[in-house]
Amino acid sequence: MSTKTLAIPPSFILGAAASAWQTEGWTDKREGQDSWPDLWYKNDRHVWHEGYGPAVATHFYQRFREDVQLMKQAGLTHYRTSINWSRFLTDYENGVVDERYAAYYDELFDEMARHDIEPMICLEHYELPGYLLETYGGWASKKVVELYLLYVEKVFERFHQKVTRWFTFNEPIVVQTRVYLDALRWPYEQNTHTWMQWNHHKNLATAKVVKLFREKGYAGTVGCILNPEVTYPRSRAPHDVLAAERYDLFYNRVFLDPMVKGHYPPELFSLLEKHGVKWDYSDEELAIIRDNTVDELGINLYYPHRVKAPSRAWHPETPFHPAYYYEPFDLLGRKMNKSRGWEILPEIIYDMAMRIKNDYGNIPWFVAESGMGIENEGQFRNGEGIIEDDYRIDFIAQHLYQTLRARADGANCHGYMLWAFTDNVSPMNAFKNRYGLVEIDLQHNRDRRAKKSLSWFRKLSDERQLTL
Ligand code: BGP
Repeated sequence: MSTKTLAIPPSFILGAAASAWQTEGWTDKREGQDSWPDLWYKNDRHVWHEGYGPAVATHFYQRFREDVQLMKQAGLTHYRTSINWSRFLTDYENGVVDERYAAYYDELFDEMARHDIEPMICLEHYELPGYLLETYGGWASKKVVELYLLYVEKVFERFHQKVTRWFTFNEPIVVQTRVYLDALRWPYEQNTHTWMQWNHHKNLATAKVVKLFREKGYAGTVGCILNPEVTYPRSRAPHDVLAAERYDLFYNRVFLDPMVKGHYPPELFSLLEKHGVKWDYSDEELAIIRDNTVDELGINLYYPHRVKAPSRAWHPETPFHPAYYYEPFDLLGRKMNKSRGWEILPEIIYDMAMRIKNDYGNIPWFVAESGMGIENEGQFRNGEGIIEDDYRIDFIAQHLYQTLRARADGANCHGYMLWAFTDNVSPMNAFKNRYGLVEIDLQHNRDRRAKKSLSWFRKLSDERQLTL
């Protein structure tokens, strides 16, 4: 068998990601500080797994020093997480900072600096305060854009000297799509108007944060972490090809275009208009979006979306149809991660890289999440108690290879981040699928145990070369 070796450029990020809500749990959480996924869990039992819900996370809040040591041990150059909006403020209307919570971040950033690990911080990773959802209908309201800016202003004031890489959102499309577009999550209210209003307000909020950051003259950059889906039509039949284009418009371009090009795709506007989907936007807001595009993008990539039209008789002017892709992928006989139900196709990274290069020019970007969640990993434990996750090592190696290949072919891609650093709680299914380089033992006091992949990653980072 022939081996391939690729050099990893010196400044290329080799990092891992997580989020505040998914690691901190409910330790020290005050009454009324619920965020959006807490509400999902409170209202919907089916996201719980084996009795675990949102209260139980990794205890990162108390154990971050131990985790920073482990980050060093793994050879991470960067660590991405978020600040939990619902916990950073005790009064969302007046921007009153929770000093205890803010002090924890001060200590975390100091600890990371001591270990030479750079923080990359999301200002929202599904952490919309429940209060703002209940009081204003969440991102449907312009008031929430205003209150988000107030929150961000407080975060920047507090941490601008310790953090220089900021991101307005992680996957801004996900929550409203699961609730209002395909209506798969509580409160299951299909409403395309509300869906588009949320999208617009998150695009507007991003532009306003970019503007604020530049006006204040802070050092650093503001980007956004998006999850554009790599779409392939299921067949060459024209209705499937068109369905894939529609999917791309509704899932990808609705954020990519305004954030990078400064305007919405005209096709999206006219399709929505034809179907009477109106949302509240002004010329002034569109001008703010036009003038304040992001500095960089993080791109989360997990699996390909093989899109099909719901039926041959499907009307091509239909703006959206939830049946575009909800079909078992394994019927296609492809390589699958059966735990998560996702197809494994490392080439999605290369294909997305070329798409960005061709359609979005020279915007700097990095793979912000790539990873493999597996259920019951305990079955892979060796005699010494270490999980031998060779499947994960192979997954990372193949995906990193495609990233480096794309870079060699001209993609302006400057890093690869793994989801996730430690196992953590998912907004979708609690602790079911484990993603970490580090195991969190829920039966034993959430003890940390490095998996085999951690030492592999360390070697990769030390040698700065990938061997396949
Ligand atoms: C991404 C999210 C992460 C994480 C990951 C794994 O979409 O940004 O927060 O949860 O998916 O997915 P899941 O938890 O659904 O298995």
